[in-house]
Amino acid sequence: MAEVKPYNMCWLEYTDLSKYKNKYIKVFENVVVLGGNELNLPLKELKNFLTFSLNIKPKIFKNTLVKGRNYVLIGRLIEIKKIFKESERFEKLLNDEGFIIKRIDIDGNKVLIITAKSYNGIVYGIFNLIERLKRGEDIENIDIVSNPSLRFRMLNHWDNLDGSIERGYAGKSIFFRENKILINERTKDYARLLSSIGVNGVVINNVNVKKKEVELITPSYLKKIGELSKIFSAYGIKIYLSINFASPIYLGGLNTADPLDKRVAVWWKAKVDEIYEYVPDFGGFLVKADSEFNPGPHMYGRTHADGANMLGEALESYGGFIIWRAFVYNCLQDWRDTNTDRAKAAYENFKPLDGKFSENVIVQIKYGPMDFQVREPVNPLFGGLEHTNQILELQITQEYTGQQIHLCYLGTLWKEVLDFDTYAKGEGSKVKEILKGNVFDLKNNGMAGVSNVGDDINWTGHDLAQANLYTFGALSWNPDERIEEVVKRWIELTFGDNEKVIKNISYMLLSSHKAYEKYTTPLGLGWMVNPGHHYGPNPEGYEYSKWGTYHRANYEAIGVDRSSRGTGYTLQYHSPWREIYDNIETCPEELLLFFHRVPYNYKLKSGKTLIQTYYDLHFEGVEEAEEIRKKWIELKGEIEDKIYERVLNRLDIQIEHAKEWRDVINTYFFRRTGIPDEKGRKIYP
Ligand code: GCW
Repeated sequence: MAEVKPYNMCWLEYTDLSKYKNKYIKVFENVVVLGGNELNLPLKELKNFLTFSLNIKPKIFKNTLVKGRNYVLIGRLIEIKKIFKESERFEKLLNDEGFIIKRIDIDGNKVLIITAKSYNGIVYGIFNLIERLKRGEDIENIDIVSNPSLRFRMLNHWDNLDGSIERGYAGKSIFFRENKILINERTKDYARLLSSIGVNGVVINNVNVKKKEVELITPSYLKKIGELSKIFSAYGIKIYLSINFASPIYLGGLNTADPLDKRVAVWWKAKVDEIYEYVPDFGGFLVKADSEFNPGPHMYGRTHADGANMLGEALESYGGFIIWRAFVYNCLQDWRDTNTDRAKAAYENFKPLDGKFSENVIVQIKYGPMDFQVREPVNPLFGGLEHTNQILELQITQEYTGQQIHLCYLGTLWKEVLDFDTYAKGEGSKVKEILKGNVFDLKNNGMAGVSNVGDDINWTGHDLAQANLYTFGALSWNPDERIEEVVKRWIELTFGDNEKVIKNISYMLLSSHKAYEKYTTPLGLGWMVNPGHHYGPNPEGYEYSKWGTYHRANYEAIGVDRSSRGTGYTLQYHSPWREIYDNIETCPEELLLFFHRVPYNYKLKSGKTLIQTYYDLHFEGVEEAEEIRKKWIELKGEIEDKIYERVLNRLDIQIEHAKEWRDVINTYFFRRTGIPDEKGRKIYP
């Protein structure tokens, strides 16, 4: 019965669940749809699931109520209200994209209502219902109201037109091949996957917009982008494009891209008009400007606000948005220069512009001040910006976290970021509350995740890395959800309801980030990776480079003093964090080496020295990785063979590479200090 595709459908795989048929048949025999044909697609989604997985073939009725029988009723609230008075009170319960799933009594019949104010809401409602059915949930008396807490829930693809993906670890792009836009069955399935986790925007191309990609906003590509957008819109998702700020020069033949030059603004306005002709549902632009060799307004002595607002104006009448990245720093630093601190750059660049951005401009901020390290403090722009829409940027793709060879579940880290209290307006000013619009009066906020997807058979290279994508969606819908719940749900949807499978994979996911952190660069140190590709240990790989990422280890101490006595980075935080981070005694130890320069013999709270702690963490990290592998081996026979083998293969490599990390880092510290491991374990002299 189950559906067969040449790739796996992750949490949306419609496996044979006819064991639940009897449980659900009474509910789903009849389905009534209100409205015109616009709900055909969500209806089809439901029908497909019922047929493929449950072997239930419902009778469909359009705009006719069925008397004397139970039925499912799907329709926008505006339609439902016409026939069912009581639903008027639903109005207040829903935001624009939320949905209600509720089973009620109408004239003695049990009716399962799926309703929402918008089309998107209906689609989300249908996918949510499918999730519940896949998990065998009791829906006899279901009563769900669910609203997304964040307005923007976006994926960023760093995909290039030739099909390559910057920092991609799961095959080639699903959007581009050989300078053409790809549209096939998989395109639609990707839209379905994203829609099922509530994502409502996708940037399809890399923020580094190179020569060929500049052309994406010309008619030769826009036609296809229009087709792509239709497919995604049907699932409630808007397409966005990354643009090159110097496009007026490259495409328009102008000799400037100065945002305050009238000709430039006129050119962009005409360009935007043209884009909307081809792509009426277009979402807007993502811009990496004045960052890592990408052009921007600084080239003309203008500010980021000048640049962003000029573009914002061009998009305004269409309801489009400019998403402007805050990842701006000096990438040509001299390592000898100890006054410049890259960690301070985003705040220094954007804090002075707070309040200067237009309403349809959103500043997109990486979670930490550096660059997606295994652990960083939360970017002080959160809580720093009070009058600017903001999107939290997370990296789902595992650039610095094991490149989808290592299992590194990121939900636990993201949750800590979302729960971080900035104290911007006193206690309770958590990042997630800022994003929800509860701290400052700004609603155009959200989350963006750099996609970990490619054309591999399982989309994400490592089968268990699908959990990161799923979790990104779940948390951007509801950042308050318990992470253990998200993990459990993902496992059940992906692997079924076997208790042991749930228990073991939960353990694997929930402990994996900590383990990875321990055997790589714990205590907030970061970096120490091989330059360029960023995989594997290299303690001084970035020590004498231009990228501003130094640990400055000598024979006595390691780390950068970012306190008020050092670079002053701690002063970018609100109290009490400013004081907590500033003081080596109160600084959370997991971030110790981010904020402080610490002598190797400094005693941590455990009573152990820094160096001994570093050795211990590395040995522990490998042991934990081995434990994670053991939990998988216990599942042999419980998981489909192919997936079992694929994951095992990666876990084997992970262990080997974790040992490499452990030994390289420990040896580096030993050679620097000459201090042996107290426990006499093997460290290579
Ligand atoms: O993490 C760094 C990556 C670059 C990336 C850049 C960015 C897309 O190494 O590959 O470029 O960040 O976020 O812009």
